[in-house]
Amino acid sequence: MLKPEIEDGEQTLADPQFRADVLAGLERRPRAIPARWFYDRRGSELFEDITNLREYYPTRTETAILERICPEVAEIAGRGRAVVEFGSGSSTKTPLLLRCTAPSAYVPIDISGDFLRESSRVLSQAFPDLLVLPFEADFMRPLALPHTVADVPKLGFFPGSTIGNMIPLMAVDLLRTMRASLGEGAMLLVGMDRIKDEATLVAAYDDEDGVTAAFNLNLLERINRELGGTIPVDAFRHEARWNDDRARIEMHLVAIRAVDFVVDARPFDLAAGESIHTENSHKYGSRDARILLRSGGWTPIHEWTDPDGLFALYLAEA
Ligand code: AVJ
Repeated sequence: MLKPEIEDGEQTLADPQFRADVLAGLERRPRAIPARWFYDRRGSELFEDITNLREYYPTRTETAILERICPEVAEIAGRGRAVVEFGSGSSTKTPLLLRCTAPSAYVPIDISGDFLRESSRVLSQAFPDLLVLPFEADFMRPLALPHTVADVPKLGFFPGSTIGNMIPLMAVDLLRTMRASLGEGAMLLVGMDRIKDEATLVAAYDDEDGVTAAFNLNLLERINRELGGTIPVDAFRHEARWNDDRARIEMHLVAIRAVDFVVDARPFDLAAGESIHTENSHKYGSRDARILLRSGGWTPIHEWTDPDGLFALYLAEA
């Protein structure tokens, strides 16, 4: 997930959507900023570090499952489909899937064009015979895939439990949109993190080394850097909470003391203990996941998990 366009410390022209989301997010109660803004260059590097943490089981668990089940996926889905990945560039998982499914084409979809072109170039080198068709788009909206793959059945790929970032309402919308985009006869391979004991979940989002804390706090640094903010970052602490009612891990930035600052020349103040909600990571039991898929118009046909039942991959058909 490395986004190469923003150098550390470099004054960049802020994304107008970033500005709008941050200002609106700081004004609303409870305060909340969408998780997608974590991923500037530094944030993407920190996320890479997170995926290698002892406490952060999802990445290695999903990769191991994928490695084991890939021949079975190929068997069920059949060869020659076009693989369409939503949010390109899961560095190790994509080649795994491509190696065993022998697709007719690979269509990575990402909102960041630079990132998309770079990861497509790297992939083309590893798979010189594969037709790679990078597609710059917001996959939350319905999209018309390249004509080249119009008549080929699709295999959608949505790994990493990214769907967990969305509240169920948005997740269902996205699943339906994917179904429409992928068309007749499509299949979808999607990764979802499972509900498990609270200690394991919280540790995965609040590691001993403070990497996740740095990842969360980097959002404030990014706001200061790109939006002319004066947020005293050291007045905030990282918090990961399990919200059992909503079956999700929430990340918050909690003010340690009363703070005031400006962002984009607008004043804000937070009381001691007040938080900015920065991420949701929803967890799904087996039945929960299957209901979610069906609500989104997909019929689950196979489910795979690791020996400890930490993470699951679902294959579904339209
Ligand atoms: C990339 C959304 C799957 O929710 O586990 C990791 C992001 N945030 N640690 C997740 C994340 C904090 C991650 N996803």
